Amino acid sequence: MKTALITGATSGIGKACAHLFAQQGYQLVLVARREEKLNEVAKHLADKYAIEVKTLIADVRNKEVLTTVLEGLPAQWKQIDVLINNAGLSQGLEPIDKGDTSDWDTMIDTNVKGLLYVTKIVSNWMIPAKKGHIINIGSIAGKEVYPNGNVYCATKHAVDALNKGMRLDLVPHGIKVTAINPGMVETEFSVVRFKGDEDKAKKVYEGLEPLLAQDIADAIWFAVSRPAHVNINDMLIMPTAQASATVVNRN
Ligand code: NDP
Ligand code: 8X3
Repeated sequence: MKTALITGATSGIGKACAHLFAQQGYQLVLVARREEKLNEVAKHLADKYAIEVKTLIADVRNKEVLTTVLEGLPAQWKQIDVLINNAGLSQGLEPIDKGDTSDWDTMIDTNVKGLLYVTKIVSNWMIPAKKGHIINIGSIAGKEVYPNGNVYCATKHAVDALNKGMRLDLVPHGIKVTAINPGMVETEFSVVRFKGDEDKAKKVYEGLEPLLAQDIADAIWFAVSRPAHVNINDMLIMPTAQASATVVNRN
């Protein structure tokens, strides 16, 4: 049986991936901070698909806790076939002179440093197996910069660079590395960005049909299900109504 480790599995893209991989018969290691929600997802999937699910309650920013919970997994759970580096967020949408520096810390620590901490540990499990697949969730914000996106865009540009760097470093070990870069996906992302302001979050998707988390999970599954000799380096996936980070057709 294959195993996938998914960070940020309580919501949105991570949760959709957990469903899809469970449906494909994978056993799952799910990581997130919200214990109740994570346990709910895990129980539902274990019951529905008769798979085994391990939940790890951890903040990817906290290197010590993260290392303890990951390294505490039993040996058979460290045979990870697919790592989905998905946990991430945006906080605020302000010009650089007005941005909140603690929001910047949160984004950099989660989207960049958290992804690195998880990758270092899990790649060291994959190397002896001489196989594995790391999926990094980037963004259109890692390909373009938009007004007031400054630090969030910088973190996703960093993910873009790290995706390329990981591929170079891990190619001798037979490990695949893929970036999946979505445009607008309606998840909890905008509610989190606007710190719980649901009305402001809704406006982001008004008058257009955004992507669904399931659309991104499907793209990830496409990359993961290619034959052993094929690696998808990078995918940029947008709603039909979104031509670039800033050009959106609203009706
Ligand atoms: P959601 O807010 O719906 O999900 C984010 C997930 O990340 C949650 O499960 C959350 O879990 C987890 N998470 C956040 N911070 C941490 C942390 N410090 N430690 C552990 N887990 C954490 O958003 P999306 O599903 O949309 O976002 C998933 C990824 O997709 C992110 O990297 C985002 O940047 C990226 N993305 C999103 C786009 C969009 O338009 N929605 C477009 C492009 C990229 P919990 O709170 O329980 O810890
Ligand atoms: C999330 C998409 O356009 O809000 O990465 O940056 S966007």
